[in-house]
Amino acid sequence: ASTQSTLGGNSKGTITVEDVTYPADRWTNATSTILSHIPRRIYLEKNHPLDMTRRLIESQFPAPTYGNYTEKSPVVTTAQNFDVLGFPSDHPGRSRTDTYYINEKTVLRTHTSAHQADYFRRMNGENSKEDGYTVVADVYRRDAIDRSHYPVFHQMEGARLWKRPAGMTASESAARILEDVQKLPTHDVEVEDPNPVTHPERNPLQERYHSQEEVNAIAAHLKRNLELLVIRIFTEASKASKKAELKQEPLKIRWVEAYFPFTSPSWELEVFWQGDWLEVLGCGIIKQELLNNSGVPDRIGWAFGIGLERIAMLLFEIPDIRLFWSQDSRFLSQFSQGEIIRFQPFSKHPECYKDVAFWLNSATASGTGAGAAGGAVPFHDNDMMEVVRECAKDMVEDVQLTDQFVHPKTGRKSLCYRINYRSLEHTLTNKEVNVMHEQVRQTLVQRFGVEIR
Ligand code: FA5
Ligand code: MG
Repeated sequence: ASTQSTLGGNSKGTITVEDVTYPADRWTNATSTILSHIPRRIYLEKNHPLDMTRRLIESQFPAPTYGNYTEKSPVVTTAQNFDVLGFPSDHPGRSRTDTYYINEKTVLRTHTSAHQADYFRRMNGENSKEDGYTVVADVYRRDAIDRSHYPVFHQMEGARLWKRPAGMTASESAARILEDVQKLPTHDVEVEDPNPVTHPERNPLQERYHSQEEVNAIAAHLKRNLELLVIRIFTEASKASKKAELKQEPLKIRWVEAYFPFTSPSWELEVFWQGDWLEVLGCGIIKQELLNNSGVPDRIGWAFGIGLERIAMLLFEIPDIRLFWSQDSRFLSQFSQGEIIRFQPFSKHPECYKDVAFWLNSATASGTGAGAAGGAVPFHDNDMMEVVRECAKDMVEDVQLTDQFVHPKTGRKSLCYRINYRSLEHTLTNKEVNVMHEQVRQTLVQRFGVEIR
């Protein structure tokens, strides 16, 4: 992938993603560093931990009910990623600070839900015998830098629909879905909050289309499937721990209310991990308008979206999300048998902290800055993250804003970030770190007109 005019927005030029060239515009902000991840497709690399995680989850959603798919191109329209799913026009997810734009109408998908409507439409096809699907893909988000965040990660989306032909009553429909719930295996893991209260302001029953009975049946099917999924993952992780003679905490899970523009009601499933609740997936009852607009008005159902790295980190005890991209044989060879095992960290190389402090100019501080599309975007935390990703690639472990203040007399705003440089693969020399850090400083000056302090 090569790019011209990827940075800061440029009304001239083009941007090329895997041999397809798009016109660039003032929205364009996908960098060549980001685009370079697209051809890797690590979720398909045999015995890569993400590939094993993908296959483990897929095995919980088998044929003939479910088809298991992948979507190779991350380039989607803003309609697919947002509009069709009912994202309001002012939703923060649409912002150029959070999303990688190819151009105004084209983005790198921020979630696998971008494909929901297409899959629903496909399920309506004459040859389709499937009532559900899973789809795995790489997704892209501008975000913080730390050991659990990377601007490229992977999601699996799943959905299950039931036909509700005209003339079938709501209680007949609910009864039929409950039959499917009864066919599912049961489990005896205690769920801390199996039915959290959902608030009608955010998560109303879709009364025009659904009865409470139907929603209860669909929710029971959804929750049982996802609880069984997490229990399966946990069982595999326990076996790996036992083999490595490590102890594992007993599994604790809970449901919490969530909000998504395309489901109602919506929930998230959390797992207690290393002393804290970790969100592993979001899900809900699919908005009927979405199904109606996708050629399947006579069906109802559920959908979920799960983060593969989160699951893989649990399964393999992988401590840093950058490792998934490592081509180091000390990483990859540990998984070459295709078994779920505990990752043995290879020696941790020393860290190197460096601070960068700077004054914003009046434009970037007030919101008519260089990074602006449409002219009114102040310097954003994610702009800092992007600069560091470009200059230091995978040799940065985390970046934190450590100080900010406004000068009482001049009114100028100062920011200070602490960058932790650490390679997973070798000990960084002072010289290497200095070169990267100098590049960060210069890029900030060139792109955002800051004054280094
Ligand atoms: C979504 O992306 C929704 N599309 C999920 C969904 C699908 C809801 C279908 C309803 C129906 P969210 O942004 O919460 O939601 O991400 C879903 C999951 O992706 C999270 O639970 C988490 O496991 C994973 N995830 C999200 N952000 C990150 C990140 N920065 N790094 C790693 N994993 C992440
Ligand atoms: Mg979430």
